[in-house]
Amino acid sequence: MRTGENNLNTKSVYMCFSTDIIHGGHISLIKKAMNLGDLIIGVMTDEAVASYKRYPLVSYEDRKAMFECLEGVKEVVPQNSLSYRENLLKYKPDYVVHGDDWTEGFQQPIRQEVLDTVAEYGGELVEYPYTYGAQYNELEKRAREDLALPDMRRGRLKRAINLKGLVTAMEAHDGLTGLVVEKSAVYSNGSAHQFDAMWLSSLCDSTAKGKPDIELVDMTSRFRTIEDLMEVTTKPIIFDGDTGGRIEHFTYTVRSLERMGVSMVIIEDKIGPKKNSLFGTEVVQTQDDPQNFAEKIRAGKRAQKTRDFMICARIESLILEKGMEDALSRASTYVDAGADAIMIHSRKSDPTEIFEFIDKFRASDTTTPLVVVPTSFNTVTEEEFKDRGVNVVIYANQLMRATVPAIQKVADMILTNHRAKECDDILMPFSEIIRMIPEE
Ligand code: SPV
Ligand code: MG
Repeated sequence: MRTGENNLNTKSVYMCFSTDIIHGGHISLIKKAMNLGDLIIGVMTDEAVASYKRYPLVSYEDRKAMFECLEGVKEVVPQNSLSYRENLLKYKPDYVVHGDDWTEGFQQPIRQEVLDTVAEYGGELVEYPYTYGAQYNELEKRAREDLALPDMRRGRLKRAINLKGLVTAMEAHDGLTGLVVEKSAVYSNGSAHQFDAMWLSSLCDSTAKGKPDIELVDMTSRFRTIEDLMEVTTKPIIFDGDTGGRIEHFTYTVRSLERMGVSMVIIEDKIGPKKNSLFGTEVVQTQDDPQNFAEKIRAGKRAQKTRDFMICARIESLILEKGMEDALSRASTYVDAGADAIMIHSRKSDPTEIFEFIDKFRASDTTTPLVVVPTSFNTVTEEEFKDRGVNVVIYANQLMRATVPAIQKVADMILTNHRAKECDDILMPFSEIIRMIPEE
């Protein structure tokens, strides 16, 4: 640790911030950094912040302006990722200043990379004690509460699509799965990966209630699940609206979803007793007339009150083996009717037909967001989908499918052994589970 250096103004200093709010802890570090030389502040871009923490409350431009206002700051520059390396090699600061709170936890590899990078060109990492953890956590808690509010949450899906190009959504069907989707993060090589949104699947919402996926679970019950998710999470919600029901009912559904803070509803162009798409042509399923379905989209868009809510039209032509031309012509009819996004579905494990649709659709429409649900064609990576022009990848049922074999195994073990001891090793202690549950 270094303290008290003054008059070293020929030296340069680098710090990086992701924060939306400047508090006393930041100011004290900034002052110490300024004592070491000319201070360049890196402000993490929105994408970088969203990737490891949460969606920023204040945009990159506003956060940049906030630091530019601080007297004595020489320059404010973007930092494009959690990693400092790019900026350190660009600016070669004599000192990098950070609180000593990153010697443990997920930031450890970032710190190590800083040490390795400054060593390459003869710089130095200077760490000062950081004692504002509790205050920061309190501010962070408040920020998350704000992000959970309907008006703050609703538009975030559209913004994330614009920001990242491709967003991912993971299925959640109750508060607990919502918490898993909210909190799961994988850190590797100085970057972080999280799900951007939640998918409220009709299949999993029904399955969780032991019911078939045939629009039997009514909207009141589906809305109850939304409320459960809303209460404990902050990420945007994509709602599986099945067929959307009758046009007269769909308009009410749109308003209710908007009011709750849902970001997007996906409705599929089927009618009658809807069956899950994964059954394909093994069961009787009827596709809606494209003009009727277009009218449903128009009615939904007319009913919509807010600017940010999205209605996505899901095309079942490939599932029902109606051909590529039918799928493409429906896509353009639905976009013309006002659909904010198109979902194309397939139950083939070979992604060829999905790729063909994407390529042909993108040849004439470069802007409407495209959504895929790669349950069957699950070999394709998010990166490849993004390169091909997909904007939303939904993991529609994997958490539910992980749960069933796990609980079945435990049930069988207890029945076999007439006691619970044998299964204890594969069970998570409740003390760990309750750590996930938010408390006031
Ligand atoms: C769902 O998750 O309910 C869906 C996606 O609609 S699929 O099951 O693939 O049809
Ligand atoms: Mg469904």
